[in-house]
Amino acid sequence: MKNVYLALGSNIEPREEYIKKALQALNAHQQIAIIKKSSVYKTAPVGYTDQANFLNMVIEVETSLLPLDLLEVCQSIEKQLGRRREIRFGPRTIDLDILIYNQENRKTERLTLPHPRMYERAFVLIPLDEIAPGLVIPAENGKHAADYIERLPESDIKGVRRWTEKGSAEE
Ligand code: PH2
Ligand code: MG
Ligand code: MG
Repeated sequence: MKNVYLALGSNIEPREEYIKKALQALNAHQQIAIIKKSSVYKTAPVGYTDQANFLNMVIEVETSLLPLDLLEVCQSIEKQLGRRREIRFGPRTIDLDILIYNQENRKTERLTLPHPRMYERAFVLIPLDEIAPGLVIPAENGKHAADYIERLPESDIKGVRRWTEKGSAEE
């Protein structure tokens, strides 16, 4: 069994429903077991900022799937949940990214591990630190999520807030 961290994100309504359905689909897969879930966070859009806020979370799973097979499962769940590939970094019903796969460190055309942009993304690092504070990220000079969070601008950190169903009424 391999130990894997996945990031989930949605910024098209019903966001919470898409997150829940993605979790159900992952859990329903015979070769995937969800071990731990972070809280859900409401996060300001990063990269392409002219879009709605996201809900984001990180989960830990165990799987016997190889990285590219896991990637295919993630992409097929995205498809099943209505994901259309249009604007890069743009709005999506569900985004399922492999952050970390065991201790693998590789760069291929289809998949880079750990996820190449995770070090600068508060919406990934904050939920990852919540569920795996002791995890060393298997990159060159690998550090804990908290070490990368420390280097982020305050405004990025403020853009990531714990979300509750009650809190969603604000929006
Ligand atoms: N995903 C992106 C681009 N920007 N911003 C937030 N807050 N959350 C995301 O999941 C996200 C994003 C591309 O995958
Ligand atoms: Mg992504
Ligand atoms: Mg993605």
